[in-house]
Amino acid sequence: MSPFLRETFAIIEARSARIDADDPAPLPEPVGLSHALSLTLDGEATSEEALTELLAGISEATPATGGGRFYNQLFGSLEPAAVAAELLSVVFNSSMYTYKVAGPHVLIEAELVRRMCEAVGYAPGEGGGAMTPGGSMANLLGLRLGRNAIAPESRELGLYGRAPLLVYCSAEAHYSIAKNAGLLGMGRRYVRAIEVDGQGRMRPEALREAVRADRARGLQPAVVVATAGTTVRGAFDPIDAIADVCEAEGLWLHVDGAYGGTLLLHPEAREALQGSARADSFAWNPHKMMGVPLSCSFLLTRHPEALAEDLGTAASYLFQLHDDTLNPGTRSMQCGRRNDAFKLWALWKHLGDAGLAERVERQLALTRHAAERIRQHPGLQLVGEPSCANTCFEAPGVPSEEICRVLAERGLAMIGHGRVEGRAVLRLVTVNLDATTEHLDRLLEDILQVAEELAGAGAA
Ligand code: ABU
Repeated sequence: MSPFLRETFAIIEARSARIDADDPAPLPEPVGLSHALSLTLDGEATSEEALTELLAGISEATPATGGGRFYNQLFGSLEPAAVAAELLSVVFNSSMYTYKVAGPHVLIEAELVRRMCEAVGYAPGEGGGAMTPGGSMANLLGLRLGRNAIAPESRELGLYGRAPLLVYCSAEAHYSIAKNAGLLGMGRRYVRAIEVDGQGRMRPEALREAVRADRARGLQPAVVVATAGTTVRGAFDPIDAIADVCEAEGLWLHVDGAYGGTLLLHPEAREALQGSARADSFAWNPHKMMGVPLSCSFLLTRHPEALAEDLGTAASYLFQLHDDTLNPGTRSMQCGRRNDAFKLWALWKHLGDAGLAERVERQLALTRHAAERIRQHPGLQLVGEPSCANTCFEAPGVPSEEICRVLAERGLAMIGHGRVEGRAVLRLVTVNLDATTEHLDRLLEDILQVAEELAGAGAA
């Protein structure tokens, strides 16, 4: 083994040991860090020994996204089986456009697509899909397929001289929906943010009214995005009722299940996605709740032929052997593409369906525990009910942003804040399975302590 690789494994071990030790790890100040870690590319060569030292230093300064102190993102902690396969993927250095260069990995990716379409509820043989570099891109592709379905000429001619195509999503949908409408030339202005109920779920009757009002104005409703697991509240839009509106109005239904799609693997929790089989397209990021390294994202669709029709392009320099079913590059937004499938396949193979369901159950159990403790603490207040693995709460009178900042600066915890009904709340995400109920109890104590200090210092 090359000394580089041997040293790299030593760095990985040291990093894991440090995170397991659970010591507070203050977020390094950005000012001066470039100098301290010698990040400048000054043109000089660096010896192998000096470089591995630099790598070790950078590893130490890199925030932990697992361990008992990380609650900041919709992802957190890694499954060893997935990491093992990911390391191998790097070494294989496949590009996923053809069977000729990726061999069995093309079959692995196809098997994941098949299995995930089954979980969404598509009939056997009905669904298909493509991997994308993240959920925003999966949403982009879903919106694009919807745009093409309503305006088939747009692939070749663009959207010149036609009535605007409207996109509808909940007021709490991910920001990629508006960004993608802009990227697709549909226009951010033509994205309608539909009112939500008290739990952050899109109100289907408000959707129906908005669609009808737009039609009456001579505009062309096109795509509805239902979110399965919103970013801040973890809310699930009622897919079945939204699908009724889409069917009645002839609209494409895209489900953004980037976060909550994983609940499909849990026999009871999947109820939150009732109606998912009616989605024309469905985005799902296993890198969020499934513990596989970033990124691992899929766009699944009930109309797989639409993917090839839209993205297929003759390239005789690339697609030289086998038919298109074995060359995923013929239905991908990318050309060269890293292998994001192997890590998920290895995890699924290792844990099986029951093991994956049990992972989700543990995440939901952590969420229930946190919510119960917050209910019990007089100094904390839940904001709405927890949903998916998100619990929103506050320390009344103390700015949530300040609490998050102090916790990160002291290295006590990484937790983020979001806005619910106009006010900033702490958003606790409990997908990180390194975290235990004891870690959560300590986190809440730390939050109370910091809130008390801030209140005493007049930050409230
Ligand atoms: N793509 C999801 C947004 C980031 C997060 O809150 O984890």
